[in-house]
Amino acid sequence: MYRLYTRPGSGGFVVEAALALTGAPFDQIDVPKKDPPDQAFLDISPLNQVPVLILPDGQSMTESAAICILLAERHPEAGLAPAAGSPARADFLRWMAFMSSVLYPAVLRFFYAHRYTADAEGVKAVKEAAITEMDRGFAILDKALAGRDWLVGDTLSIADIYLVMLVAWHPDVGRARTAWPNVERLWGKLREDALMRKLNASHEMW
Ligand SMILES: N[C@@H](CCC(=O)N[C@@H](CS)C(=O)NCC(=O)O)C(=O)O
Repeated sequence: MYRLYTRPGSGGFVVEAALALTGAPFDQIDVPKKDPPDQAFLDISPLNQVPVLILPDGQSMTESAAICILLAERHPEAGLAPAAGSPARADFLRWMAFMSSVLYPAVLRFFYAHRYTADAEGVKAVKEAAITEMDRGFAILDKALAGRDWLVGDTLSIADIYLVMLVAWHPDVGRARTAWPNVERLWGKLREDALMRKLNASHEMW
Protein backbone atom coordinates (compact mmCIF):
# COMPACT_ATOMS: atom_id res chain seq x y z
CA MET A 1 0.00 0.00 0.00
CA TYR A 2 1.20 3.53 -0.75
CA ARG A 3 1.50 6.19 1.95
CA LEU A 4 1.37 9.85 0.98
CA TYR A 5 2.67 12.70 3.10
CA THR A 6 0.91 15.83 2.00
CA ARG A 7 -0.61 19.09 3.23
CA PRO A 8 -3.65 21.08 2.11
CA GLY A 9 -2.71 23.65 -0.52
CA SER A 10 0.59 21.94 -1.34
CA GLY A 11 2.07 20.02 -4.26
CA GLY A 12 0.50 16.97 -2.63
CA PHE A 13 -2.56 18.02 -4.64
CA VAL A 14 -1.33 16.53 -7.91
CA VAL A 15 -0.06 13.35 -6.28
CA GLU A 16 -3.39 12.85 -4.50
CA ALA A 17 -5.03 13.29 -7.90
CA ALA A 18 -2.67 10.76 -9.49
CA LEU A 19 -3.27 8.21 -6.75
CA ALA A 20 -7.03 8.71 -6.92
CA LEU A 21 -6.96 8.15 -10.69
CA THR A 22 -5.03 4.90 -10.28
CA GLY A 23 -7.60 3.65 -7.80
CA ALA A 24 -4.76 2.25 -5.69
CA PRO A 25 -5.44 2.35 -1.95
CA PHE A 26 -3.20 4.70 -0.01
CA ASP A 27 -2.81 6.13 3.46
CA GLN A 28 -2.72 9.89 3.61
CA ILE A 29 -0.82 11.74 6.30
CA ASP A 30 -1.16 15.50 6.53
CA VAL A 31 2.13 17.01 7.71
CA PRO A 32 1.75 20.33 9.52
CA LYS A 33 4.49 22.90 8.85
CA LYS A 34 6.88 22.57 11.78
CA ASP A 35 10.03 24.48 12.68
CA PRO A 36 12.24 22.72 13.55
CA PRO A 37 10.96 19.76 11.56
CA ASP A 38 10.72 16.27 12.98
CA GLN A 39 13.85 14.23 12.32
CA ALA A 40 11.66 11.30 11.27
CA PHE A 41 10.18 13.45 8.49
CA LEU A 42 13.58 14.81 7.47
CA ASP A 43 14.73 11.22 7.05
CA ILE A 44 12.23 10.78 4.22
CA SER A 45 12.20 14.38 2.99
CA PRO A 46 15.59 16.05 3.51
CA LEU A 47 14.26 19.46 2.41
CA ASN A 48 11.30 19.12 4.80
CA GLN A 49 8.89 19.32 1.87
CA VAL A 50 5.72 17.57 0.83
CA PRO A 51 4.73 15.58 -1.13
CA VAL A 52 6.52 12.39 -0.12
CA LEU A 53 5.30 9.05 -1.37
CA ILE A 54 6.22 5.87 0.44
CA LEU A 55 6.10 3.02 -2.03
CA PRO A 56 4.65 -0.37 -1.10
CA ASP A 57 8.21 -1.72 -0.68
CA GLY A 58 8.98 1.00 1.88
CA GLN A 59 11.13 3.17 -0.37
CA SER A 60 10.45 6.88 0.03
CA MET A 61 10.22 9.28 -2.86
CA THR A 62 10.12 13.07 -3.09
CA GLU A 63 9.67 15.34 -6.16
CA SER A 64 6.11 15.68 -7.37
CA ALA A 65 6.82 15.24 -11.09
CA ALA A 66 8.95 12.14 -10.57
CA ILE A 67 6.26 10.67 -8.30
CA CYS A 68 3.57 11.32 -10.92
CA ILE A 69 5.68 9.78 -13.68
CA LEU A 70 6.38 6.71 -11.54
CA LEU A 71 2.69 6.28 -10.72
CA ALA A 72 1.86 6.61 -14.42
CA GLU A 73 4.41 3.90 -15.19
CA ARG A 74 3.20 1.57 -12.45
CA HIS A 75 -0.50 2.01 -13.27
CA PRO A 76 -0.69 2.27 -17.06
CA GLU A 77 -4.40 1.42 -17.03
CA ALA A 78 -5.10 4.75 -15.27
CA GLY A 79 -3.98 6.72 -18.34
CA LEU A 80 -2.03 9.28 -16.30
CA ALA A 81 0.46 9.69 -19.14
CA PRO A 82 0.87 8.81 -22.80
CA ALA A 83 2.48 5.38 -23.10
CA ALA A 84 6.24 5.14 -23.49
CA GLY A 85 7.00 5.14 -27.20
CA SER A 86 3.78 6.95 -28.17
CA PRO A 87 4.08 10.25 -30.08
CA ALA A 88 2.81 12.34 -27.14
CA ARG A 89 5.36 10.89 -24.72
CA ALA A 90 8.09 13.40 -25.53
CA ASP A 91 5.79 16.35 -24.86
CA PHE A 92 4.57 14.74 -21.65
CA LEU A 93 8.11 14.35 -20.27
CA ARG A 94 9.12 17.77 -21.55
CA TRP A 95 6.23 19.62 -19.93
CA MET A 96 6.39 17.69 -16.65
CA ALA A 97 10.09 18.60 -16.36
CA PHE A 98 9.40 22.19 -17.43
CA MET A 99 6.65 22.62 -14.86
CA SER A 100 8.63 21.13 -12.00
CA SER A 101 11.95 22.78 -12.84
CA VAL A 102 10.85 26.20 -14.07
CA LEU A 103 7.38 27.03 -12.81
CA TYR A 104 7.21 25.30 -9.43
CA PRO A 105 10.54 26.86 -8.31
CA ALA A 106 9.29 30.29 -9.45
CA VAL A 107 6.22 29.80 -7.27
CA LEU A 108 8.48 28.83 -4.36
CA ARG A 109 10.63 31.93 -4.91
CA PHE A 110 7.50 34.03 -4.50
CA PHE A 111 6.15 32.29 -1.40
CA TYR A 112 9.53 31.69 0.27
CA ALA A 113 11.25 34.84 -1.06
CA HIS A 114 13.30 35.35 2.11
CA ARG A 115 15.24 32.17 1.26
CA TYR A 116 16.46 33.62 -2.01
CA THR A 117 18.16 36.77 -0.79
CA ALA A 118 20.64 37.58 1.94
CA ASP A 119 19.40 41.16 1.85
CA ALA A 120 16.48 41.89 4.17
CA GLU A 121 15.46 44.63 1.73
CA GLY A 122 15.62 42.22 -1.19
CA VAL A 123 12.43 40.23 -0.61
CA LYS A 124 10.23 42.50 -2.71
CA ALA A 125 12.58 42.26 -5.70
CA VAL A 126 12.76 38.47 -5.42
CA LYS A 127 8.96 38.30 -5.43
CA GLU A 128 8.70 40.58 -8.45
CA ALA A 129 11.27 38.54 -10.36
CA ALA A 130 9.46 35.33 -9.38
CA ILE A 131 6.20 36.64 -10.84
CA THR A 132 7.99 37.63 -14.05
CA GLU A 133 9.39 34.12 -14.35
CA MET A 134 5.99 32.54 -13.64
CA ASP A 135 4.44 34.76 -16.31
CA ARG A 136 7.08 33.69 -18.81
CA GLY A 137 6.43 30.02 -18.04
CA PHE A 138 2.63 30.23 -18.16
CA ALA A 139 2.80 32.10 -21.46
CA ILE A 140 4.83 29.22 -22.92
CA LEU A 141 2.31 26.66 -21.68
CA ASP A 142 -0.59 28.78 -22.92
CA LYS A 143 0.94 28.73 -26.38
CA ALA A 144 1.46 24.96 -26.15
CA LEU A 145 -2.25 24.59 -25.36
CA ALA A 146 -3.45 26.71 -28.29
CA GLY A 147 -5.96 24.76 -30.36
CA ARG A 148 -5.69 21.76 -28.06
CA ASP A 149 -8.01 20.30 -25.44
CA TRP A 150 -5.20 18.88 -23.34
CA LEU A 151 -1.55 19.74 -22.83
CA VAL A 152 -0.34 16.46 -24.32
CA GLY A 153 -2.01 13.91 -26.55
CA ASP A 154 -5.77 13.91 -26.97
CA THR A 155 -6.90 13.06 -23.48
CA LEU A 156 -6.49 14.25 -19.91
CA SER A 157 -3.12 13.43 -18.38
CA ILE A 158 -1.56 14.20 -15.04
CA ALA A 159 0.32 17.03 -16.82
CA ASP A 160 -2.99 18.92 -17.11
CA ILE A 161 -3.64 18.60 -13.40
CA TYR A 162 -0.06 19.65 -12.62
CA LEU A 163 -0.52 22.77 -14.74
CA VAL A 164 -3.80 23.70 -13.10
CA MET A 165 -2.28 23.27 -9.64
CA LEU A 166 0.53 25.66 -10.58
CA VAL A 167 -1.64 28.35 -12.11
CA ALA A 168 -3.93 28.26 -9.08
CA TRP A 169 -0.89 29.36 -7.04
CA HIS A 170 -0.32 32.46 -9.17
CA PRO A 171 -0.34 35.42 -6.77
CA ASP A 172 -2.64 37.34 -9.13
CA VAL A 173 -5.18 34.72 -10.13
CA GLY A 174 -7.49 37.31 -11.71
CA ARG A 175 -4.76 38.38 -14.12
CA ALA A 176 -3.69 34.76 -14.72
CA ARG A 177 -7.21 33.87 -15.81
CA THR A 178 -7.32 36.56 -18.46
CA ALA A 179 -3.66 36.58 -19.52
CA TRP A 180 -3.57 32.90 -20.53
CA PRO A 181 -6.93 32.01 -22.12
CA ASN A 182 -5.89 28.50 -23.12
CA VAL A 183 -4.72 27.69 -19.61
CA GLU A 184 -7.97 29.18 -18.29
CA ARG A 185 -9.99 27.04 -20.72
CA LEU A 186 -8.28 23.91 -19.35
CA TRP A 187 -8.65 25.09 -15.78
CA GLY A 188 -12.37 25.85 -16.37
CA LYS A 189 -12.87 22.27 -17.55
CA LEU A 190 -11.06 20.84 -14.54
CA ARG A 191 -12.94 23.09 -12.13
CA GLU A 192 -16.04 21.15 -13.19
CA ASP A 193 -14.39 17.75 -12.84
CA ALA A 194 -15.72 15.66 -9.93
CA LEU A 195 -12.29 14.56 -8.68
CA MET A 196 -10.85 18.08 -8.88
CA ARG A 197 -13.84 19.41 -6.96
CA LYS A 198 -13.38 16.77 -4.28
CA LEU A 199 -9.66 17.50 -3.93
CA ASN A 200 -10.22 21.23 -3.97
CA ALA A 201 -12.64 20.91 -1.08
CA SER A 202 -9.70 20.00 1.16
CA HIS A 203 -6.91 21.89 -0.64
CA GLU A 204 -8.84 25.11 -1.33
CA MET A 205 -6.60 25.86 -4.29
CA TRP A 206 -9.25 28.00 -5.99
N1 LIG B 1 10.53 20.07 -5.90
C1 LIG B 1 9.55 19.68 -4.94
C2 LIG B 1 9.00 20.91 -4.25
C3 LIG B 1 8.10 20.55 -3.09
C4 LIG B 1 7.74 21.77 -2.25
O1 LIG B 1 8.35 22.84 -2.37
N2 LIG B 1 6.75 21.60 -1.39
C5 LIG B 1 6.31 22.71 -0.55
C6 LIG B 1 4.79 22.72 -0.48
S1 LIG B 1 4.09 23.08 -2.04
C7 LIG B 1 6.84 22.51 0.85
O2 LIG B 1 6.70 21.46 1.42
N3 LIG B 1 7.47 23.57 1.39
C8 LIG B 1 7.93 23.59 2.74
C9 LIG B 1 9.31 24.18 2.82
O3 LIG B 1 9.98 24.31 1.78
O4 LIG B 1 9.70 24.49 3.94
C10 LIG B 1 8.43 18.88 -5.61
O5 LIG B 1 8.21 19.08 -6.82
O6 LIG B 1 7.81 18.04 -4.96
